[in-house]
Amino acid sequence: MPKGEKLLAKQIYAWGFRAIKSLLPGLFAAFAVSAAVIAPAGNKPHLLAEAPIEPRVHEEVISTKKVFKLDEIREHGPDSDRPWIIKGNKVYDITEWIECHPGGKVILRAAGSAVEPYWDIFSIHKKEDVYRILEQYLIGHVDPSDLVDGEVPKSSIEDPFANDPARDPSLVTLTDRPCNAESPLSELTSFITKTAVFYVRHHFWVPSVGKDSYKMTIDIGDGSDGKTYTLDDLRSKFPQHTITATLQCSGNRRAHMNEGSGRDTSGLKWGAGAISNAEWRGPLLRDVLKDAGLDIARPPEELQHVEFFGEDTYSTSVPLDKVLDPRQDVLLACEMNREVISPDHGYPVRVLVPGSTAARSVKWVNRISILEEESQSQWQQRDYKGFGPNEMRETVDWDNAPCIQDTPVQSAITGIRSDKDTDGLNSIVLEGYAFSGGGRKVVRVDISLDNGQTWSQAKLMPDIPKGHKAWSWSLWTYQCPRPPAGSYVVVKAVDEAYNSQPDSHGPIWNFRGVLANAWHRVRIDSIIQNDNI
Ligand code: HEM
Ligand SMILES: Nc1nc2c(c(=O)[nH]1)N[C@H]1C(S)=C(S)[C@@H](COP(=O)(O)O)O[C@H]1N2
Ligand SMILES: [Mo]
Repeated sequence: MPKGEKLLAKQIYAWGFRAIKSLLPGLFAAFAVSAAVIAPAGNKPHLLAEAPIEPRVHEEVISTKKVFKLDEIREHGPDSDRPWIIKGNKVYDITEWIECHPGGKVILRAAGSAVEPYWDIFSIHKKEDVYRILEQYLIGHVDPSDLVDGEVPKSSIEDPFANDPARDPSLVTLTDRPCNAESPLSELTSFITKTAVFYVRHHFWVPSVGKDSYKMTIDIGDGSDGKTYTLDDLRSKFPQHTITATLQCSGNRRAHMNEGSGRDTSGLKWGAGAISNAEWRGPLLRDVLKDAGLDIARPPEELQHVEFFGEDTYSTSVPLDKVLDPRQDVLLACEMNREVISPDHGYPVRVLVPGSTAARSVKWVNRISILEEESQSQWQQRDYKGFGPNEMRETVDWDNAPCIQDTPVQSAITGIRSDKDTDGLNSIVLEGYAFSGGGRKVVRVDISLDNGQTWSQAKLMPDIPKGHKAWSWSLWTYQCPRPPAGSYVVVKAVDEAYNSQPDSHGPIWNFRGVLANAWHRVRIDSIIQNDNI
């Protein structure tokens, strides 16, 4: 089988595998079939934010007068060449959008029928820019004689979020289903973030995985079925390692990029709270791979990547070298902050790839494959890639853009408190974090009280993180006389490679809004509160 086809077959297998295992048989039965459909390559992706609102050219306006029977629409289901969906009484051909869909191929569940029941569940869609995208694919209307009260009769759909856990009310929720929630900034002034307020970033629901039924399969790319491990195996058969590591979403500070550049991006508008730091414990992944039969001293040359599959259908990969180096501390984490991992953070096992963007630390991981090529998933090939400020979704060369692994240096202000200095004069204390990817230590944090004209250095807090490299953020504080109301305080950090942050977001704007790491500027108001950041 040619390499490409083999990869595709593996991908299809993986999707089907998870579909069968799922606890949502109704939803997934349809999805297992849809998994076999891979959108044809070479389709022109469409713009997200820049999509026109009104129908465009004359011929297309005419074509939207077409009327379709529900039976015909049903034939454009998950396994057809041209999947269609219905919204209201309108019919859309979504073929060209599938490849671009930020939620991946799960979209095919709605093919051949109405999208509304899914959007009631995946509330992230109920906004203008999503409606605008859909309008681009309008091809006609449902035959009125097939409608009941002007609508398609809806079949009931189980709620895949029914299993989501209750969450700490202080989390700053951006979307509820799937849950995307920032840590409150006031909590990010502790070196270890409490589990309950550790930021949550889900693409889907929280899968329910029992600790007794949990199984992890490792397939080392030799065509065998792979070796399977229970949770107990992972905990008792291998030495357990502890690291402290920061996870940061690629979208952290996207809202600052939007505001700073005056240009919108697609994706959740995270502030500075899509980052947290915790202690993680579990076996080194390399030890488990060795046990599964991989020659870790001399791995076959063609094997270059390790792909992780989550129970929720999410998957992504990292380079094999990263995993095999014992000093890179890549873990199968079974504990977070000295307790079993919480459901939101990957119970019972998550991969922890320290120093890489958090998207690679796959939660609820149940299958690991060693591959010749990167993961072909949405989250490897589409999301989590950076582009130039002139490049647009519809024209970029997705395949040649590298996906984000290590992340650049970052810092943010998380608190501004009023204080008294030693002479009893009015002063303020600034607090914040600084972090760099790849285990590069933060060596300096620079503060300006006059929007970048003059600078001095913050005090780095003396924490002792565990692990071979600087996987944890450095917290810092800075005390100074209170600047006049209306002035801007600014932070930027420098890492051990002497990388620093850009001064503004305009030149690093990218349409996905990833890696927003320009200087963080905060206006001092007359009333100083933590929540004015
Ligand atoms: C043609 C119809 C659809 C369109 C135009 C569409 C469009 C989008 C867009 C623009 C986003 C990104 C939102 C953002 O990050 O701000 C998104 C995310 C998502 N969509 Fe859809 N969608 C469609 C159908 C569906 C269906 C039917 C499902 C589920 C069965 C689905 C599941 C998801 C999921 C899980 C995400 C979340 C990804 C994330 O958190 O990053 N979508 N969709
Ligand atoms: N299985 C699975 N793993 C996942 C995700 C997901 O949606 N599903 N999200 C990824 C992303 S984009 C981020 S930022 C981190 C968030 O981890 P947290 O929720 O523990 O903070 O998990 C990563 N791993
Ligand atoms: Mo993320």
